[in-house]
Amino acid sequence: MKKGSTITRSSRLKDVLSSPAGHDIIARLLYSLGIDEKAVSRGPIGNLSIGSLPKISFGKFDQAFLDALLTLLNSQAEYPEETPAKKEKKWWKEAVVYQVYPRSFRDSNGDGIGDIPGIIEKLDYLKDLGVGAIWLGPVFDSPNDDNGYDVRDYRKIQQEFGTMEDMDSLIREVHRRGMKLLIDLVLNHTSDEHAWFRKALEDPSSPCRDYYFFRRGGEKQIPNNWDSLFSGPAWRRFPEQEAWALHLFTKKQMDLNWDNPAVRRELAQIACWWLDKGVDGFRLDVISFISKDEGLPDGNPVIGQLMGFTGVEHYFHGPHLDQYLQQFRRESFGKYDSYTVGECAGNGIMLSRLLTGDDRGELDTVFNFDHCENPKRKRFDLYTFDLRPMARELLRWQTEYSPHCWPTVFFENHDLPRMTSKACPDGFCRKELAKLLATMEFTLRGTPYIYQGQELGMENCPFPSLGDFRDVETLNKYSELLGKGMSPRRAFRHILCGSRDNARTPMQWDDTRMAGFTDGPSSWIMVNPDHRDINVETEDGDPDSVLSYYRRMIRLRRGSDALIYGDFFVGNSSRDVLVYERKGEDGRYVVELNLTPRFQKRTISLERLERILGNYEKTGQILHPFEANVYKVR
Ligand code: TEU
Ligand code: CA
Repeated sequence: MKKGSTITRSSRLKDVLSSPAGHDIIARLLYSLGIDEKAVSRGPIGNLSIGSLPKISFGKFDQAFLDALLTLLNSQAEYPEETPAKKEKKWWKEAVVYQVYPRSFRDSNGDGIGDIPGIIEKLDYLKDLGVGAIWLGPVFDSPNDDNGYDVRDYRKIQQEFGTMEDMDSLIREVHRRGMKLLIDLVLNHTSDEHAWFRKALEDPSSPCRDYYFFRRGGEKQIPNNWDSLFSGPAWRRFPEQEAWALHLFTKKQMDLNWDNPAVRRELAQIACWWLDKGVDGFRLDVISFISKDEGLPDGNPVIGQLMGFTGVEHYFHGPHLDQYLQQFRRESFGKYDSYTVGECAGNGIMLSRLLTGDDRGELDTVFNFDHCENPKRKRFDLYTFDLRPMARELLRWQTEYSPHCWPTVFFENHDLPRMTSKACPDGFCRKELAKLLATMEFTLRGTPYIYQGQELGMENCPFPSLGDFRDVETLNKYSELLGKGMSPRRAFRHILCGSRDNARTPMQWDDTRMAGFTDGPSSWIMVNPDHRDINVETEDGDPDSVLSYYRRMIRLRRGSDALIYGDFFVGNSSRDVLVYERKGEDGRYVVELNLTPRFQKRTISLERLERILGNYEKTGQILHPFEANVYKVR
């Protein structure tokens, strides 16, 4: 198929794979049907027409779905240029990034809430770990409906976290230690308490009204069928005005209208204001959602079911996303020596190529989450996570993402339960698993991200009751499940495994009652009882601890051109054992990973290989559960 030509019902599946949106969408569809993408690009399925999808899916995908799919496929006509890659060396390709969740890192004044002075107290710990940059969760003034992801004032610090002077000294102290600071900008939406939204409500004729998506309509006239990602409809009603406003997240997180040039200007000014203060870049919250299809049309129900939320096809990579990002970069961070990572769920390899190519002038890197759950599974499902499909997905990003692009490598963040608990719920291989993940994290090509506590092998928290949860998404989910007729006991099990609060319990500094997080009597969310064994102080003195392994792994990566910039090759692997190689100025490294909690046969010969790191004391003929080894080729 020729570039830019229209996709129709008679187009063949394998042709669609050559268009960026088509590639990512078809790949995702096949994933949900359990069909390997190669069966389409190379095998006979590729010759089937799009029009045959209803038939091969046994009606799962109907005619309306086909229409929606064709519209979507044809909406994203842009192709990446095929110019030579720049392959520049950059600080952000070399740095290990550490994500700090401010509320739960360290409380300096005993009120039970983590704060900026608390973070400053712990900078030497991060430096010592080998961290190159810190991603700081949002610390802006906020009514805290979604722990700071609902911003009331972008130029003010949340009182509980400290003052602007504290923030200035954080920037200074980070820089003094040779590290960089990235802040978390939430620009898809503001709090309903932001001055713009308040003005928009008070005076519907003010220019601020068009900063948001207001639609007129009575109680029964909801503007469309989109779901909020945090349960319920994506529209909030303002009865006194006979109007509705759009919120993809909580009722207090109002979506900004990026189609309004004034909004884009204001947001670029906010970014510049922080860059001028000295921050080194941004993590851009749900940035891929900023452009919505014109007219906000209804979402297709089948796509909705597939993706978990109705309406996503109208904003996950909207019509003006690339253009808005180019403008945003030009007018803000593009003028600085900065680094920007965008949260871009749902954008697969090809669409991310558009977002991050070094010839595109948009973002530096993105977070994609396709590897974070197993095929056909969602976060709140009860299941034991299998590392094998995750590894396959990560490998695709290693081998198919363009040389123009730089991946990110991560397993955890503040929205995801702990990987240790997901993949090893009974905990018997916790340390081995945590070390295996570290081995992958620092030997794959891309910027590695550690989420606080991951370096200790922290686990999910056994929250005893509903009252112990804090996260708005979790609480909404619980009501949603009860509303669907699920028993309270069962609904509780679902939130226990999927809740974001699992990652948000306090950082575990020592084995004392409050884990060294606070000197006060209590904390805003419970401390995980496993802190008696899993904590910085205990692990610090133990050469066999997860923390010690992280330090060694990071040291190895930091000194190695091969592990950072080197070429990547897949080695002789089996279904259960993954082997890959990195090659650069300092030689060749071979990484060997048993992705299963079972014993497995080795797939390579160790002749000419010198083992330099591993998560078992020795390696034998047979690989132990989750065994990981790094070898240097002699
Ligand atoms: O997350 C956006 C987001 O899409 C996730 O919360 C997602 O719903 C979940 O991870 C699905 O697995 C960002 C922030 O990271 C999150 O903390 C905020 O709550 C959200 O945006 C709204 O700002
Ligand atoms: Ca505090």
